Amino acid sequence: MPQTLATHIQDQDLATLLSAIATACVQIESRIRTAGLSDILGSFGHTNIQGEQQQKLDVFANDCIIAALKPLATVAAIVSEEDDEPIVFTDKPGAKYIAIFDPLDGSSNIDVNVNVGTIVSIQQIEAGETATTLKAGNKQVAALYVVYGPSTILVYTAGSGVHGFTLDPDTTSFVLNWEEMKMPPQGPYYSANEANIADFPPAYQQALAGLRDGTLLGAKYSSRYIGSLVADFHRTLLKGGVFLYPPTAKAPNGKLRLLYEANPLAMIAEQASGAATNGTQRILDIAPTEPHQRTTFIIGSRHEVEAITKLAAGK
Ligand code: AHM
Ligand code: MG
Repeated sequence: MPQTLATHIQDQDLATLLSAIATACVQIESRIRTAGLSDILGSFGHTNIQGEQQQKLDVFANDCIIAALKPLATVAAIVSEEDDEPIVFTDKPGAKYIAIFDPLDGSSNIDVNVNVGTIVSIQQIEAGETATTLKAGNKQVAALYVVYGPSTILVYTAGSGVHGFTLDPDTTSFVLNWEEMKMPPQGPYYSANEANIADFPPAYQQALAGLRDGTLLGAKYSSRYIGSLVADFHRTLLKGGVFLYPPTAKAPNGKLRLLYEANPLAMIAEQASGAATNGTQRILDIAPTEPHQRTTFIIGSRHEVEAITKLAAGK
């Protein structure tokens, strides 16, 4: 019998929670796969708190995940990229989980049939905290992402290794095909939006030049940039290398969001022997101050993240 997501997770409450999210992702996948046939491409006509145009599929994905989580007795609150404020379920005494997510990451790729994804972070309310207490990523109890691509892949960690599943479209279940994923300690690719390079701080420019000419880590790198964080991260997890979204004068904290983009991927990276920093600090140690805050981001294989962080921190 192949192992599915539901049978793989030991903790029953967490298994129920992550399975509900996976079921929502199956609905999202089905809508993405046939997007051109169902008038769901394009803009929804509303701007979210990030100042970004919401796409119809952003809204659909958000609604699917919320509908899956709302009925669960264990879910106390939801924080979504697409909702300005956290949604707190006041009618669930004893609910312990906060689900924090980007329902559809890589929105700019939706209309052109390029990979997009879903990213989820799970936190647990501890004594003395409320459903809206914001905590550092090192308090996450689980993290997962789904990449909608040629295959639809789900990768999760619940704090003991990273495991990968492929969606079987016939049974609509996620079937285990990578147990204990490990990121190579060094890899062949770097991934950054190089159109912004003139605006990167000199240390980042130096790091990229050193990857290109082989002086940073003794190998000459190739570049890959999809523009969907989940897809760029998934390649980095499997093949090794580094993804970076540096600061610029216009965006001193970069573009990516700490709570539902950087934190869950950083937990997965670390669990797979990789690393993630903001240039000076481990991502998972950053104390958040607001749900939608941004962070600069360096994530991937240990050697690249260490070398670039050293330069970025001026050491
Ligand atoms: P989104 O959540 O609105 O889709 O934005 C996040 C995306 C990431 O998937 C990707 O890494 C990044 O934005 C790309 O940004 P840029 O176009 O500036 O390179
Ligand atoms: Mg997004």
